Amino acid sequence: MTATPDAKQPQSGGPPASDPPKMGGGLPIIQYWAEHTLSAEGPKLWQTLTHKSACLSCAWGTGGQKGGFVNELGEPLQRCMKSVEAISAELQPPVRPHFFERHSLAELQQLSSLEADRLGRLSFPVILRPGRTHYERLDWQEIYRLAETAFRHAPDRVASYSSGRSSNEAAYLLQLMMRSLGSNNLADCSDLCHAPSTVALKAVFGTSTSMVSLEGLHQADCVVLVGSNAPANHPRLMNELIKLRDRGGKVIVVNPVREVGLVKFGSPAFPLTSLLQGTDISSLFLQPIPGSDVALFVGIQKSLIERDLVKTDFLQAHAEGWQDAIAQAQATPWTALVNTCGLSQEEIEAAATLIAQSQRVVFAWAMGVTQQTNSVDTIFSIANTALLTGNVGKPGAGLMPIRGHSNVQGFGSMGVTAHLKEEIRQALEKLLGRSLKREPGYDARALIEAADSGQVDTLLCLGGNLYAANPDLTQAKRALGQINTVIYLSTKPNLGHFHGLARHNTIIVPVFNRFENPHKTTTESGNNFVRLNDEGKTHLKEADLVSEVEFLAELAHRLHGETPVNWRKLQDTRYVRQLIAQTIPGYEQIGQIDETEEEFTIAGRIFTQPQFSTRSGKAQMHVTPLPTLTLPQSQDFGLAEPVQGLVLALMTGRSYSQHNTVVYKESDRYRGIPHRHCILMHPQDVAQAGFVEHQRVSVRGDAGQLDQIEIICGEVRPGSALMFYPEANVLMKAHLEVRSGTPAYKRVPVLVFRNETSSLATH
Ligand SMILES: Nc1nc2c(c(=O)[nH]1)N[C@H]1C(S)=C(S)[C@@H](COP(=O)(O)OP(=O)(O)OC[C@H]3O[C@@H](n4cnc5c(=O)[nH]c(N)nc54)[C@H](O)[C@@H]3O)O[C@H]1N2
Ligand SMILES: Nc1nc2c(c(=O)[nH]1)N[C@H]1C(S)=C(S)[C@@H](COP(=O)(O)OP(=O)(O)OC[C@H]3O[C@@H](n4cnc5c(=O)[nH]c(N)nc54)[C@H](O)[C@@H]3O)O[C@H]1N2
Ligand code: SF4
Ligand SMILES: [Mo]
Repeated sequence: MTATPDAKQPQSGGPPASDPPKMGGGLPIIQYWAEHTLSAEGPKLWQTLTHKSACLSCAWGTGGQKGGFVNELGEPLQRCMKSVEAISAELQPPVRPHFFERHSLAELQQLSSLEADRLGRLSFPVILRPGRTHYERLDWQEIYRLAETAFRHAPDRVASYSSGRSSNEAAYLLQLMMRSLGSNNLADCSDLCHAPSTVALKAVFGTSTSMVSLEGLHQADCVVLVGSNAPANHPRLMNELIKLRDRGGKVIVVNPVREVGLVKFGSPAFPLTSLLQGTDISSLFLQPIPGSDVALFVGIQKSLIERDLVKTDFLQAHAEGWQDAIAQAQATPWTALVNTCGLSQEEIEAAATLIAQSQRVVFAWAMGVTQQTNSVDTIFSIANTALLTGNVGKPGAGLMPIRGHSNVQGFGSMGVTAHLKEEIRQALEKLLGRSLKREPGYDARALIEAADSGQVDTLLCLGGNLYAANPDLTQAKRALGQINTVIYLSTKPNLGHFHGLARHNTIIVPVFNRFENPHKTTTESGNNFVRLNDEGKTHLKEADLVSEVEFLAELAHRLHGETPVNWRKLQDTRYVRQLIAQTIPGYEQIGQIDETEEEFTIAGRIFTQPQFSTRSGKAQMHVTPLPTLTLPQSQDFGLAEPVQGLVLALMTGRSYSQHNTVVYKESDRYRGIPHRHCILMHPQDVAQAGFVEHQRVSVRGDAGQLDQIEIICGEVRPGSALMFYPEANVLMKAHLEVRSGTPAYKRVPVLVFRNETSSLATH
């Protein structure tokens, strides 16, 4: 197999990208660790790994007071290579002092995500003024003056967006400042991520986060893992799956892509033989049609009902609406279920059998479930399956959304949301001594739509990359361009800084990351565990950085003065924690954390009894309609001439070497993808369309087209394909799940076709 001339090869060890490995993890992990920890950055890297703070990368939440390598049960060796990857990016040298004078915006706009990240750490504030071609430095007085002026606009015309890497304290301050202004426009990355989980879990159980603790997971004897690529995005979860298989438990994987690490995984936390040979992960691997998971779960229910395996006593005692859910499963013919999800009745029944034979089943899911137009229904159907089998409200069982960013869940708890919980609103009203606006604000998509129609004057982005995270990059750019002032608080340059530009002023404020903050902070993991992060230092010499908390408290002070809270005093994060303890349900213990240093599990989140947080205490079951999954015809894509090609359901997500919009490496060795401009297709589809592997094609969606895309054959379900974001975000318009506002990034109808321009590079 030869690579095309311009196909970049993987940058470090292992077999060539076109020859994917037979298991996930394994020796390359050790190799990666060694490369980084023994390199020039090694000493600083070790220092950071052992710093008492939660890992930056994912919400599994490793690290904290007990030291950098420990999980919440005190088990050692819990830092994965993704943690090293994230830290290593933060330890880059600073962007050079005259960099922005020497490089125009036009040049910066040519950079890829990887190149933008490799510019180094942001270490001084800059501004792009109206009509200028270059970012230029500015001083702090001017920043605060511009920010204050920008926020003195009508409250419904100011907004914030946040990404889940900042602390609880920064998140709390952000929402308190915004709500005190009279604005509920607190868009957050979770709107693009797990919002459907929040909506669905709230409706069924009256809670909105995972109901399983790490301890609980240790007791499970079956995990159903739906739409998650945990080997890449939550690697320590793989340790739990290995342990579960070792104790005789079962893992059912549901994923249209046969992700190699979900088949077999080798972890350095286990004896050498496991590392080298890998452990079998999936007991059963199901590859449904993208967006069809609900049909699989209704099918599982149907099979359980037909075999009289439903726990009716449990339902009678602890659930409401179960009769309708059962009636729906009974009334839906097998043909409808099988045709919708593309799995055979035997496969569905096999999954039902494994679940019924297990005593304690955890149902876990990630973006393959949430980023669909029917995601809330799918989560309802997962909940129904768990309830029908009595797998909620007992240790070792329950529902577990696998959260994304390392503190994204903390942002939700702190009230950073367009839809504030009633009890938090009341507590904040008491604190502020005034009533707060009740109408929901803009979530991430509503913010883009409002900006696009000229209804937003000012936007503050606490981290993240609002531009590149959104569907339809053309619209995202245009929308941000209608906002007068955009202020980015960021650690590293990203595509948003060069494409997501305001109409007048775009300001980039460089901030400390979690392990550099001059004060203690806290974060919340996806397992509802609150971590305390120690003070730290930055490696950046002569850096002109600010902490997020200091910036927000200063801005709030300028806007609100000293009443009813002393905003400047809130630069002391201990004071912020006192306010959190007073106003955020379940967070009372944070009031003593400075004295006790005791990290804790948030009260009221983990259900070990079938007594739920709904009004009746019973779970509320919902009927879950099946979607009609059709794809457009090739002539529906607006091309003038008929083309040679085929229409596929495209899933867009992360490679093994990126963190969201930030690319760390061009290749994805686990999927055999040599560079970013590839589409992973099933060989049968490639042949049927008259294509060959490595051929260059065009990929067209309803918002845009990408040319010169290389075909890579892989184990993706026929009829579907996989590409990487953020590049793929030019392709699709935003099609949302209506109750949560989350875009369907995982089922994008695309036309893959031969194009004269694209075909020039064909071999
Ligand atoms: N290293 C690293 N870690 C990360 C991140 C990162 O970018 N890099 N991002 C963080 C964030 S914010 C998040 S939200 C999480 C994301 O973690 P994941 O949700 O694991 O990430 P995705 O790449 O979106 O992959 C989703 C998986 O869903 C599958 N899938 C797609 N469509 C469907 C479908 O219709 N049904 C089913 N059953 N499966 C489907 C895809 O094949 C893929 O394996 O990871 C977090 N952790
Ligand atoms: N097509 C497609 N699009 C998607 C997705 C998908 O699967 N497919 N996934 C969606 C999901 S799940 C998510 S969560 C979003 C991600 O969307 P975002 O959270 O908006 O994006 P990130 O790429 O995580 O943001 C990275 C930037 O955050 C900044 N940063 C990092 N650490 C810190 C910090 O400590 N403080 C501050 N202030 N800044 C920091 C850095 O400047 C970095 O460049 O993308 C969404 N978009
Ligand atoms: S699993 Fe997640 S939180 Fe744990 S070390 Fe890896 S990236 Fe960090
Ligand atoms: Mo996410």
